[in-house]
Amino acid sequence: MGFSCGLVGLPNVGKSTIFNALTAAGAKVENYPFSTIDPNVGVVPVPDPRLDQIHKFFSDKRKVPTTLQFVDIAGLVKGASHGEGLGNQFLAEIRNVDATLHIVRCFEDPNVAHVDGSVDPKRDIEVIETELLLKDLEGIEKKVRSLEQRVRVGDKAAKAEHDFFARLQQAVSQGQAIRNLSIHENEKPFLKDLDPLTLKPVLFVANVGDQGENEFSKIVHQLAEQRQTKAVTISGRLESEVMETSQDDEERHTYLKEYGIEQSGLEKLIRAGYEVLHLVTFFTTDGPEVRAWTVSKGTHAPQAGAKIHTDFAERFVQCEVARWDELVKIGSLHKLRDLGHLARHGEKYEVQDGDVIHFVVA
Ligand SMILES: Nc1nc2c(ncn2[C@@H]2O[C@H](COP(=O)(O)OP(=O)(O)O)[C@@H](O)[C@H]2O)c(=O)[nH]1
Ligand SMILES: [Mg+2]
Repeated sequence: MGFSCGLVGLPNVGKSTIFNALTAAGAKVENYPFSTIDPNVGVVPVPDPRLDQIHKFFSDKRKVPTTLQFVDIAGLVKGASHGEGLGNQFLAEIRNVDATLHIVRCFEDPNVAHVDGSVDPKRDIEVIETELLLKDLEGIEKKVRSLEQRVRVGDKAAKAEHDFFARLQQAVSQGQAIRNLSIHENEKPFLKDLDPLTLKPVLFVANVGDQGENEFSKIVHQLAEQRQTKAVTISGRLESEVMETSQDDEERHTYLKEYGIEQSGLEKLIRAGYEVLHLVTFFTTDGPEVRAWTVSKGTHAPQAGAKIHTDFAERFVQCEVARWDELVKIGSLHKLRDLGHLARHGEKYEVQDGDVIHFVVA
């Protein structure tokens, strides 16, 4: 499965509208706070000119772009961490995504109710952040209690973990997201079964009306910067309408240009998303396909292989790696191998953006 991004935000901020714009999937859009009962999942191809260039040498093979999966997550409201609204369902859905797109309402429209009565990006962002922090805190407190117990009965192994979670508890209760804390390599395994929500990378999306950037969206960009991430501005409704009425990509761009929009929301998101979410793309040319894949930066070769075939991680022997631009220069992996230009790596190899990888499995 591809990398998945969950759209989160208060009701009526335009999550489903933007989801539509992104996936053109036609999810149900209604002016009603709890309308998104089922998660809508949409898969979109990620355009990549490097894949096009590689494919030129393998024109008998199918070209398969990498994909991003978007999940339109059920409305999050104040109190969701305690099960208010669709709180529990929301939490189950957000656990499964790799990253969050935090949609913020930046358009004024008397016909579209706002849960808190007015447009206020800072307040809205803080409501969502607080719910996620509270949920994480609940899990952390449980951990601290059980670790305290173990430390008390003399379990020496529990000491480091206890101290780690005590430190986390302090930071999270002061409103700090876990993704922004410095966590030592040795401590990372402690977080594995907790799988905290505020550890997931976040990218903000300012949903502006048809006019484009405004005073509210500027605030969203500032708040994103303060949080060491980015924001993109999308005219949600306009783009979803364009998606529905245009036949192809070219027509889409022509329409958007008429409104002064040079890059579609999807293009902006992909560009900012790969950077902020620390994603890398690698390529494979084995079998009947030339294909692009998305993994997080720092992913080791066997886990990258597991994207292709689940048992590749267990059967991993080694991998042969070329840079995409070298492959395009020379034309085949065989030639690169003969020239001694293919690097061989073991299971500790971290996949780099632009790698062309041949997995050798047992
Ligand atoms: N005026 C205006 N209305 C919008 C915009 N984006 C979404 N809406 C409207 O806001 C309402 C709620 O949008 P929806 O996408 O269902 O919000 P969700 O609850 O966050 O999924 C719908 O009536 C949309 O048509 C926008 O950019 N401008
Ligand atoms: Mg919705």
